[in-house]
Amino acid sequence: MPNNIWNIDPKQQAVRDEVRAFCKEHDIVKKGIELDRRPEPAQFPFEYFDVIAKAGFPKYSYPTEYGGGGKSGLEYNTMIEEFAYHDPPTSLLISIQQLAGQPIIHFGNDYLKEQYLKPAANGDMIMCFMLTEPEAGSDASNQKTVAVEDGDNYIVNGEKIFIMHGDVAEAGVLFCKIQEEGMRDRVSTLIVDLKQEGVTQRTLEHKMGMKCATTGHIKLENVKVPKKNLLGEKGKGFRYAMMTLDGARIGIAAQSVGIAQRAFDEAVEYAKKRNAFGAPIAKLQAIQWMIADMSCRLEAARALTYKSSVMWDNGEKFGTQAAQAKLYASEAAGFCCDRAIQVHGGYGYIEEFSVIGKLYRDQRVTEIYEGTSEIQRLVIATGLLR
Ligand code: COS
Repeated sequence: MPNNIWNIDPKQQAVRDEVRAFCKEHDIVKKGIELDRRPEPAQFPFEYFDVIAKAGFPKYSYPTEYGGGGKSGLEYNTMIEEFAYHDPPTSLLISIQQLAGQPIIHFGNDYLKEQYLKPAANGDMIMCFMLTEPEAGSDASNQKTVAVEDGDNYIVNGEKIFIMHGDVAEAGVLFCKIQEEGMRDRVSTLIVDLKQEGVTQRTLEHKMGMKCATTGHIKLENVKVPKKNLLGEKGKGFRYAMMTLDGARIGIAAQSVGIAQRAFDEAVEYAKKRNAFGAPIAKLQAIQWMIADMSCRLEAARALTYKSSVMWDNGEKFGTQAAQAKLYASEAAGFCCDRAIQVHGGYGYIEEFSVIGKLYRDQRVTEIYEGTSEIQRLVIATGLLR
């Protein structure tokens, strides 16, 4: 990452310095490529995650009273941007612990915070966010997973798919419908222990990119969840999911900014050193236009990302701005990766020669997960036309 990245707040530079030192010490760029090239079946990198967790990154913005780093949203998102620059899947390994932790931070009681947030903060418990189902992706309120009351427990049946870290997580924030009067149509949230009878976890194979942050399929068959594991109020689960995603979308925007910056830097460096027609290709207007277009989208994406982070930190309503940042930054990252490959020609397409192909594969999902680009447009329009 170049040293002249624009900061909206002086605190961001300390975050950048911290992440850069960590990435240098642990050779994260090389490690990321190694993990990407491991043969299938995909496996969660427990030892690697432990190193990152012990350094405090997954709990960066968890509250200090639960062992967290107490950092602001802007600092958290700057950290994600910097990691994504070095290796996008590493930023994802970190952000999933944030995604699963946020609903407990905001809506959980002391018991749930003690039981789940504290171990998740230390990296001793891997957690996941269990919203998506085979028939409920974009249409997230169409949950088929059901919970039925049984004494002090709920008995849960259902299926979840595309769950980041769902293949290995020890506990999950589960969205489902409690089968009782007045609640059948409303989503509720339970914290479920996944290492128990009735739970089947499977790693999804042959993912296009973001490989080391594994993705799971989870089946729940007559799984017991104590009633005390209800998060917040019954029937408010969809609201909790949406509010969590509002924040998480800024994280994907930040990840996309890191990817876009990396693609841009690689393209500039290559254009300066590659000669064609008797001079570096950076002298060619065709290349210059690509560099100019990339830089504009990169900087606009960064500005939207920091704006929504600051609004979040200031306690303002930020859902529309988070969706704007996520939509624009993920598509800007796609544009930058595409143009970076074009600048590199064959040396970009073949991963023996450059990191651009991996970057391109890692980037693609930023336009899909935590709400597709189409859903972001819907959220933005709904917010603006309300
Ligand atoms: N914050 C708080 N509450 C929200 C909210 C938000 N950002 N968005 C919606 N809600 C509330 C609404 O106020 C409404 O509340 P009431 O039932 O009390 O009236 C409820 O949630 C339903 O809202 P709405 O009618 O807008 O929901 P829809 O079913 O039409 O769905 C979309 C809205 C499509 C925007 C939503 O389903 C969505 O974001 N889907 C994508 C999900 C996603 O990102 N999945 C990625 C995988 S998760 S890692």
